Amino acid sequence: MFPRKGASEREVLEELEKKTSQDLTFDSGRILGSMCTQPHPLAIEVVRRYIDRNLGDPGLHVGSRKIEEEVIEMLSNLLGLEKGYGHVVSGGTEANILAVRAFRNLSDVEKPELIIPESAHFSFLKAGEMLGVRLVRARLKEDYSVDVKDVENRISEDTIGIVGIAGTTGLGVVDDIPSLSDLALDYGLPLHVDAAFGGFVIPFAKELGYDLPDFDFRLRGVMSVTIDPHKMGMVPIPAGGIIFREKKFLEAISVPAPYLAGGKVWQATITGTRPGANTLAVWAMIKHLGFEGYREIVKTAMELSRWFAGELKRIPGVYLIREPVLNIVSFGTPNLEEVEEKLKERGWGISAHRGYIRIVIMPHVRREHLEEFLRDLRSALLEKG
Ligand code: 0PR
Repeated sequence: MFPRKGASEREVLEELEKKTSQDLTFDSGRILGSMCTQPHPLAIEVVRRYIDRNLGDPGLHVGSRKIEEEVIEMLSNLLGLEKGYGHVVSGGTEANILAVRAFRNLSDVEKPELIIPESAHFSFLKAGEMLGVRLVRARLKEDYSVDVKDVENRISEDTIGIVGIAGTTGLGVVDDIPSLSDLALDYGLPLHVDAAFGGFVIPFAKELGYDLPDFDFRLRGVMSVTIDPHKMGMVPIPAGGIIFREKKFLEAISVPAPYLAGGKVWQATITGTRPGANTLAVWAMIKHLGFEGYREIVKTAMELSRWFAGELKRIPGVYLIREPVLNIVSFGTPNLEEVEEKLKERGWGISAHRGYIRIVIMPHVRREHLEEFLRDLRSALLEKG
């Protein structure tokens, strides 16, 4: 009911506190199945200070608009490109939709088709449905990366582009993007890389010596990359990222917004009014942590993932779906559904995929949380007996 009379600030806050007490929080260490994390204190402070900035009207917030350009430049550099074109958006979903939209608008086929791996995130379902693009799914190989031969077999006259994934949602697998890039170049098709999760992991993990393929603009076939600061970038939600190699992709999805404060401006994002504060927080985090700061965060997460995977393997009946590639560890157990239920009853925020439990070792996850989880997992399995 819409209240007739207002309540005091204190009453409102108290009621919210009560209602949200059911929520799991990241700082409790109980959330093990999410790609989000406790935002960095600096990022929270930046959002608090600049909460009123609207990048939908950049003529009003000229400084913030320039900061978004700097963010796009820094993200492009991280991804091996001197100058890229893009935006900080609401998340990986919007970023993926924008990429598909650009590919579709630049193609001239009547019945557009997009080739995606079977492991693709469901945001592509939304993109396909909204944009009238038929999704063609390519098979996975035994290691759960996309089968590049199968991708090739599915290319038709109606294909508008190919998608590869650098850090799949369920298993954190990195597709063979170099081969996909070669294929895309051979057929004159654009390749989009969904690095929503892996974008803030792979560059750092590579420098740490992990054996991972190139996945970004260093490969000439890659025309766009999704990279989300609100996942491993430690920025508050919403902060996704889309970067295009060339300006034409952005232009292909821009519409005129003629009456805004900046005169006639062009908007490529799906959202009109959009938070500047989060973009400023992305800028602040990159400046504050730098490459080395992120590398240390990734180092801890990767090492913890390998330790955790080793511990899981020591529990009878528990098996890994595959060895972890990034900081995601997915495993199966006997009577999986019951075990999942028991773990949730014990207060664990886990993500139950079809056929396995996914643990994402985000920055808020510490070894003691995982030790406690392993104890609960063991006892849940014993109870089953
Ligand atoms: N691409 C990939 C590879 C993803 O894993 C995701 C989200 C997206 C795109 C879409 O990103 P947005 O959700 O930012 O639009 N993957 C997460 C997942 O499904 C989303 C998520 C995050 C789910 C936190 C739960 C959660 O607690 O796991």
